[in-house]
Amino acid sequence: MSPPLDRRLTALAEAVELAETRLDAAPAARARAVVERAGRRLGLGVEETVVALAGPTGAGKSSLFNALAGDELVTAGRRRPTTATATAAVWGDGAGPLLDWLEVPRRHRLAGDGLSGLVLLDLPDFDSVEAAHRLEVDRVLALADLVVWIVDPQKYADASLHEHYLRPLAGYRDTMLVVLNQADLLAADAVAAARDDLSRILREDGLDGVSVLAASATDGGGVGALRDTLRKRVAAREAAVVRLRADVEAAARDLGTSCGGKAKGVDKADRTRLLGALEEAAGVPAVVRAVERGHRRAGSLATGWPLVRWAKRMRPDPLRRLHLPERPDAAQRTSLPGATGVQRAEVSAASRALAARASEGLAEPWPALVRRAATRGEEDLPERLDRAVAGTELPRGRPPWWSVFGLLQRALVVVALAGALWLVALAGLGYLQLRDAVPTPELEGFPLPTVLLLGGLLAGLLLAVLTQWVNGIAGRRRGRRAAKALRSSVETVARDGILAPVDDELAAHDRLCAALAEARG
Ligand SMILES: Nc1nc2c(ncn2[C@@H]2O[C@H](COP(=O)(O)OP(=O)(O)OP(=O)(O)O)[C@@H](O)[C@H]2O)c(=O)[nH]1
Ligand SMILES: [Mg+2]
Repeated sequence: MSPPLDRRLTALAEAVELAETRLDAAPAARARAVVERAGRRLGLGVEETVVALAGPTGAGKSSLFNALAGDELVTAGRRRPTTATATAAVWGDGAGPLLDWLEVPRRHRLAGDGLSGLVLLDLPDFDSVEAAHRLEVDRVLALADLVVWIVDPQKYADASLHEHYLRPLAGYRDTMLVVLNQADLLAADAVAAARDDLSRILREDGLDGVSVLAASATDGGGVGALRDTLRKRVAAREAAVVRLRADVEAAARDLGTSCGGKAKGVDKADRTRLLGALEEAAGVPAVVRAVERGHRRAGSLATGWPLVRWAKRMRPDPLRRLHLPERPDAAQRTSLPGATGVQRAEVSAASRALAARASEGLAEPWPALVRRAATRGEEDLPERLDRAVAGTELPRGRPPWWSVFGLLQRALVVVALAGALWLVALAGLGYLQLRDAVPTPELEGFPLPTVLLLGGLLAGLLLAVLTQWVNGIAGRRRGRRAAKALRSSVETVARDGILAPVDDELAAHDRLCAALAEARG
């Protein structure tokens, strides 16, 4: 079962919302007009049925209008054209707001007599020498629930009728009738032949199954059958809904020419390539190196050989040199060199490749729309990446063992210094020829002061080599942790700036096409 009209309208409204910023403006505008018109028409209720009599000049629209009304309400005549503005005949009471909406000021009220709810409109000629007539016809045809096309034996095959009006209305077969008027001018078999011929042309117009009635406003033949047909349609109270449904279907078809494909979605390899490109552009490798070096530097300042520490202290802290904040702070800018042209180009190429593959299988213009979504934030990327790096929690801090080993290094310096002073003292005693007056203690056959001096120096050096090795390993581990943290920050930038917009665009495609499918029924 096809969805009810209100569901279709909601779906079409959603599709229009999505289409307006994405697809061709003209069909989107037409669809919006359909949604608005349907809202107005349904708001006026379906108790009344608006039936318009339309057709070429002199076919007998006004004459049939009078015949149906049973009264000379409008002028029918030999002068061409006769009718210049629409006139309404309303069976029963009501329909005031409806006629206001239709902007038909000329109204006649008739007793219900079974046609209660019928609002019949006599229109000017659509093929008029007066341009205003055609405009008025087109305006009312867009609003009427049911159109009765009145033609005559001479002009029923006119190109202007079929090419400009009937063929474009191929989806509207349930919203129209055709009356071959002036049947009294032909013999019975000629009427039948003309009707068959007219039916054939209608089939060629794509209007298979539209009923063709023969009638004569002059002798009243066929008018009763036309009245019966109208009575049934009016009683069913469906014409408005049927017409709006045809409008919705046509608008949805119009908008849906780019539907039908299924997107592949973001490819994992493309995502990896993009993240890699963004990491390079963000300077992640430089930050990771700075984290490693920074740890090694701080480690040797804390635990290295004190005699050469001053040299290390001369070299600046690599993290501070990059202006990486002590605590994560996305508001701060770093002094990272910024992406090179090559790096930016690679980010751009990776985004485009990702968009292209993600939208593979979609009809135009969707691949272009997805690409636009992927590259929309390109300008802001460098700044966003820099903020992401500045806002990343990098591993810092001093391991507790540093202070223990720092103390040890200091102690060893004191030991060496003690040995050195002792040796200086001994040298002084030797100068004074008192060398043998004070015995020098020995350790394993070596004089103790020498052992203290050389041992202290050597032990400090060995300790420095050992801690440097450990700090090197720990530095690399911190580098890896930093790389991981930075990667997740860069991922956030990729998601917000590229991946989510691409996904959103693909989702918009799916939602729009699903909505159009529902609107089409
Ligand atoms: N023989 C015959 N003449 C008809 C019939 N219907 C209308 N006419 C005549 O055809 C002429 C035009 O009729 P109208 O009713 O004014 O035609 P119309 O379609 O309203 O014309 P416009 O308002 O100018 O578009 C009039 O002279 C009518 O008398 C019919 O069934 N048979
Ligand atoms: Mg007329």
